[in-house]
Amino acid sequence: LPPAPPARFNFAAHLLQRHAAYPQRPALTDDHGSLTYGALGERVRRCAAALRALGVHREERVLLLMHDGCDWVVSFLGCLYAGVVPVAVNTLLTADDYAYQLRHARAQAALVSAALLPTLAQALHGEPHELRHVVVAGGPAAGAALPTGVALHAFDDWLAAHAPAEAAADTHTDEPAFWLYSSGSTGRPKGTVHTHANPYWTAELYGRGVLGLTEHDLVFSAAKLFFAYGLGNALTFPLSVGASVVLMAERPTPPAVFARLTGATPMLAGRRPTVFYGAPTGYAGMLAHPDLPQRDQVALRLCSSAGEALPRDLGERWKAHFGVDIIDGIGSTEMLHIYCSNRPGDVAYGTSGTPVPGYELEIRGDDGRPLPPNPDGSIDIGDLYVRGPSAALLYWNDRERSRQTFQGAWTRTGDKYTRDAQGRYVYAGRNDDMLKVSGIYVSPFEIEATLVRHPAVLEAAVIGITDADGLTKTKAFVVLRPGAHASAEEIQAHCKALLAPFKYPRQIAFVPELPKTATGKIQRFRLREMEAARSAVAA
Ligand code: 3UK
Repeated sequence: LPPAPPARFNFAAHLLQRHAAYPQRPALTDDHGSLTYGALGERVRRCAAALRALGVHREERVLLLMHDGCDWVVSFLGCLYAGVVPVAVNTLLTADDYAYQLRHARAQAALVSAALLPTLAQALHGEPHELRHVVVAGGPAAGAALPTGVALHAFDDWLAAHAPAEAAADTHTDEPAFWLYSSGSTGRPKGTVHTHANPYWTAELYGRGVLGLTEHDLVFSAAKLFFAYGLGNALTFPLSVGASVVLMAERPTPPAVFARLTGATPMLAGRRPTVFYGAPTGYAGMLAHPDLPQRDQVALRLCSSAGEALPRDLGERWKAHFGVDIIDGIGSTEMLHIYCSNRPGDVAYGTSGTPVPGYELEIRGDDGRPLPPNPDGSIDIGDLYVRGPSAALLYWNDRERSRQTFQGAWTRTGDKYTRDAQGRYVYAGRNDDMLKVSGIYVSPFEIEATLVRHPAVLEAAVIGITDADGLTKTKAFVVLRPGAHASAEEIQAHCKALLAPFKYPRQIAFVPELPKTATGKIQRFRLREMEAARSAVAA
C-alpha cells in the first residue's frame, strides 16, 4: 500500500509539488483552451491569494457551482490551497436547492459559471445566507440582480489582480478539505465532509492502483466534476499521476462524448482519450446511437463504469465493439470513490468485482454480524459495509444520519450484496427507497410530493422499473382528481419545472386507484410486482 500522507498535508499543494519538475506538460483541455501543469499551478495559487483578499478565511465554505472546465479545477484546488473549503454542487439543481446549501454551508463566497448566475441570484432572495462575494466565470459578471451587500467579480480579472500565493495553508491531513452533497430518500441532502487525505487515498488506491493511470494517459469523464465519481476521474486521479484531462461543459450526450473520444473538437485537434469514464445509462445510449464511432476511430485502452450496476450485456457489447473492457466498480459519495471493483484484465460482467486493496468489506446479516461464508466460499445476501481510509468525516450538522452511516471505522453503504464462490461481489439492490437513474440518486418520495402539487393529481406513487437494457428508470402511477384531465407530457413538464430536471419520472401510468393497506399506506411492492408481471408477459 502507498505511504500515509504526513500529519501536515494540503492536497492541492501535494498535487502542485508533484508536477513542479515538468511545468510544460499539458494538464487540462476544455472547450476554450488548455492549461499546462505550470499554468495550472500558477492559477491555483492566484485563486488562493484572491480568496484570502476577499477575506474568506480558513475552514469557511465557498459554493462551487460551475460547469466543467479549467476554471472548475482552478477554483477547487485554489480553495484547498488556501485552506478554504469548496462545496462542489450539482449544476442541475433548483434555486431552492442552492438556497438550502448556501445557508447550510454558511458559504461566504460563490464561484459560479455565468450561465448559472441567474439561478444563484434567485437562491439569494430565498433563505437567509452569509454570502458576500460572487465570482463569475466564463462570461460577463452582470445581468443578475444580487441583493445589496453581495459583491460581483469576474473570475479572470479577479485572478489577474492577485499575485500567486507563496505558500499553501498549513492544513492537517484530517482537516475538512471539501464537501459534496449526497441525497437521501427523505429530508434535505447531506453535506458530506471530506479531508485532505481522502482524495490522496482514492487517487493512490484506485486511480493508480486499480486503473493503472500514468502520465501517458489522456482521460475523459462523462460524469461531471461535482460528482465524487467525476472528481476522482477527471481531477484528483489524473493530476496525481501527471496525466492530461479533457473537460466538457455541456451535457454528456452521445454526440458530445463521441466528439471527444475521436479527438474531433477544435481544442483537441486529434488528441484522443485513452481512458473514458461513464455511467451505465451513458454506455447504453452510446451503443444505441447511429453515430457510434468505429473501433479504430478511438484510442481507448480502458473504460470505467460506476453509479449504478453495469448490466452484463452492456459490458459485453461494448467490449465486442471497441475491444476494450468496461471496469465496473461500486463507490459512493461517502467513501469518495470506488472501493470494490473489477480489474483490467480480470473482468466478470454482472459483478462489482473484488475489494480494492486498502479497503475491507463485510456482508452483514439482520443481526449486524458478518454472514459466514458457505462451504463453497459464497456469501448470502446481506448489508454491505466498507472500511477504508477515504471515508468522509461526517454529514454536516446531522448527528443522527452521521451515526447511522459512519459507524466507527465502518461505513454502512445502504446496499444489499452477495458474494459468489469466486469471491466476487454481486449487487442485489438498495436497502432504502433510493433509486439510481443514470447513475444519479433520485428519491421516489420527492417525486411523489411534486406530482401531487399538480392541480389535476389526487395521489401518486413512484417506483423503479427495469428497462430493456437492464437499467433502472422511474415510473409514476398517478390517480387524477375526479373530472380532472392531464397528459403524461404535461405531468412530466410539471416535474421538470419544479424539480431538478433529471428527477422527472420517465414513465407515467394513469390508474383509477393505488393499492393500499387497510390503514391507507401505499403498497409500492404491489406496484413493483405488477410491473414485473407485465414485463414478464412482454418478454
Ligand atoms: C450505487 C452502484 C452497483 C450504490 C459513486 C463511484 O455512485 C457513486 O456515489 P453516490 O453517492 O451513490 C452511491 C450508490 O450508488 N452504485 C454506485 N456504483 C455502483 N451500484 N454497482 C455499481 N458499480 O447504491 C451506491 O451505494 O451517487 C460511484 C465513485 C464515486 C461515487 N460517489
